[in-house]
Amino acid sequence: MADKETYYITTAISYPNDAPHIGHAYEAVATDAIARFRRLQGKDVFFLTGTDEHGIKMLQTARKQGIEVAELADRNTPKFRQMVEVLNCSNDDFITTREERHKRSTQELWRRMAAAGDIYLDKYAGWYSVRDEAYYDESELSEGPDGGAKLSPQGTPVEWVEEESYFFRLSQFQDRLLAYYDENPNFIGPETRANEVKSFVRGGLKDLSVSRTTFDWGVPVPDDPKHIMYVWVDALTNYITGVGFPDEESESFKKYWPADVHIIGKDIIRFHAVYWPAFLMSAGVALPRQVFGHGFLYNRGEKMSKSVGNVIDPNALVAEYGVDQIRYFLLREVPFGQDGNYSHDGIVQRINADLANDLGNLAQRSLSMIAKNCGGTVPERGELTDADKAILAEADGLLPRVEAEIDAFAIHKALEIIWALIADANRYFAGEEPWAHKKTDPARMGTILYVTADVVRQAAILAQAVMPESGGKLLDLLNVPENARDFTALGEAGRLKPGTELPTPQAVFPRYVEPEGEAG
Ligand code: ME8
Repeated sequence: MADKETYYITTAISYPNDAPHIGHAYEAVATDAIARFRRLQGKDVFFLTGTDEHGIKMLQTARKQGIEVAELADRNTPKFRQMVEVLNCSNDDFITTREERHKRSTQELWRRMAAAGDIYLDKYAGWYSVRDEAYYDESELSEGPDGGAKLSPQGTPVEWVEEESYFFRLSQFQDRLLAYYDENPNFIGPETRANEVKSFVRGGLKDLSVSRTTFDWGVPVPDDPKHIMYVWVDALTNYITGVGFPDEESESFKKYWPADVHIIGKDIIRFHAVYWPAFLMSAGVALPRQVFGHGFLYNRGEKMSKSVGNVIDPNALVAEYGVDQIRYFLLREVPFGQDGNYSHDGIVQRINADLANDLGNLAQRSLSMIAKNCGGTVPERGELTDADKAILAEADGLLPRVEAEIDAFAIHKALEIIWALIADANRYFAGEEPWAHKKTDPARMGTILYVTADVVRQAAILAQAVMPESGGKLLDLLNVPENARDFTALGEAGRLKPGTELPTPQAVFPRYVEPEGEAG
């Protein structure tokens, strides 16, 4: 048998300077849905996520809390691991940048960039706050009291500092990057982001300061360990560490690198579409095929912030609404690539309309009629009418349309297509009135129920990528064997077999009912 086609997909690695928020959950869920979709297509998928434990953001938070930075990472990284579990993500690994394998990998990438002549030692100069361990731009500073030292945005005194720093010759990569974007028009998505990146690169690139000597939290520069690598050199490298770099002969590296796509938020597109390819070009490592920048999630239009008190804990959302409900809401409601909002009312609307009414009722009504009137087994399929043929043909023909949307990272559109089938199936069911044939023509009733149940089967198979648990439950209710749940079972190939015994039907999507006293 031919080897399976491979597919390597990653999320960004999150800063564990706090507990995860809904933006992190959104990225994890979207990436997981794509990973699961590719597996259902029969691909050999590797899905990597993790945490970015180094960097100034971590140092500053630890300092504010009066704890060691390692302790901060130890406290929060497990919360990210738990989040992906609670969200039912199918990641194959979870990387943290403090791991030994990652240090080896990052140092090797550095050595190669240095060997290529793209790293040199120079001086970095700027306004530095010793207390924040950070440099600030002149424009961020305010005058200090009584003509004293200027102050950082944190209110800490800054001084003009010159320190030794290694630089990466990013300026030398402008033409190569522009040529790469031209040759690979799908490298950056969505298109708005691609345009942003291209105009940034066309504007000229400055060399990048890639080391610091003012702290020791991070990966030391090989052969000059008083220098700590800039956090983005280390962070981006996680994507190759995760599949075995620097062992390029390892089976996993050969199989999965270059990555098919890095899924990230729009705020970090530049790091992924400019710095990362430049580092890889310098080191002679193949470039990822695509980088996709999703939008930001806002709470009813407001940016999440601790001071506003609207930071939402993904665990609490899952506990309140259910995991598949949240996954579905996030991926259906927000066009992937654009910003979006979430709100209690929006979530409840999707749960009650799309899940409970549309898909849930279709399954529940057809399956309970089968239980009552067909002896609890899949009914015989009699001669098909035009209406039967039409709805089956729609279901049978869905896959290429859904695939095209997923290929374009339009997850919301893929769901729209599946839900259009469900709406048509509801119309079919209501129009054919199986109950009206119960006494006069039970065979016709059986055929309508058969057709409806097979459409539910196909909708469930397709929906599994977004709702793995509920899709699986629907397929259990149809007694679909484990080996007939991927996309090869769509259409005629996996049709329900008349006579198959079915378990007692159960509601898979309960309506959301407002808790007592909170309705309104
Ligand atoms: O940027 N809505 O980490 P991070 C949607 N460590 N996505 C959001 C979001 C929101 N409100 N807020 C953040 C970092 N994100 C680096 C990445 S990768 C080599 C290093 C997204 O914890 C954000 O865009 O700040 C990013 O993709 C991810 O969450 C982690 O953000």
